[in-house]
Amino acid sequence: MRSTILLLAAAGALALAGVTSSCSSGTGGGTAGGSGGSGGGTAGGSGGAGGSAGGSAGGTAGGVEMADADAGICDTTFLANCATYVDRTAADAGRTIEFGTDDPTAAVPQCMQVKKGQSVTFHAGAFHPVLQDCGPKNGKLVAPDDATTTIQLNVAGDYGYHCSIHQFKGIVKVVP
Ligand SMILES: [Cu+2]
Repeated sequence: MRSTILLLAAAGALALAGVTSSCSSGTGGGTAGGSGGSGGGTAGGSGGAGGSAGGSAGGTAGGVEMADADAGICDTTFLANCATYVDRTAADAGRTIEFGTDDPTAAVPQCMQVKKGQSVTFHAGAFHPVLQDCGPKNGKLVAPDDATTTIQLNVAGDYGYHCSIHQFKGIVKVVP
């Protein structure tokens, strides 16, 4: 009988403690929530920095002219972009490629044949930077966008290139 009373008293004390702790935890919860907010803000700032690093890395990867000094021989898949070539080997022939200027989605002409030692001029429109995909290592075919760049091609072979933003492709076939 005595022990029952003690238990009831203990239960009452627990109930009181429960009310008290509910008030405390309400206050505590508010404070913790505030701190959490600050922490989240800081973490978000760090995440932003990480994003910048990722962006830079991506930009660098996209801007790589060629991983190797020799871009490698164009494979049949790439060469399939050109069934025939516009012959510009004559001394007085024009060798300008309108890159995204005449047609915003293509190189015109897309497939040009020139002779070793001749120069090709890329008239690249805004947001149409030219990057080489494959072909001989000399006379590296890289031209910035929104500019006119002339490149002399001194090694025979197929120079495959593309717009690094829109991915449209073209080939300059340099014959001996
Ligand atoms: Cu483009």
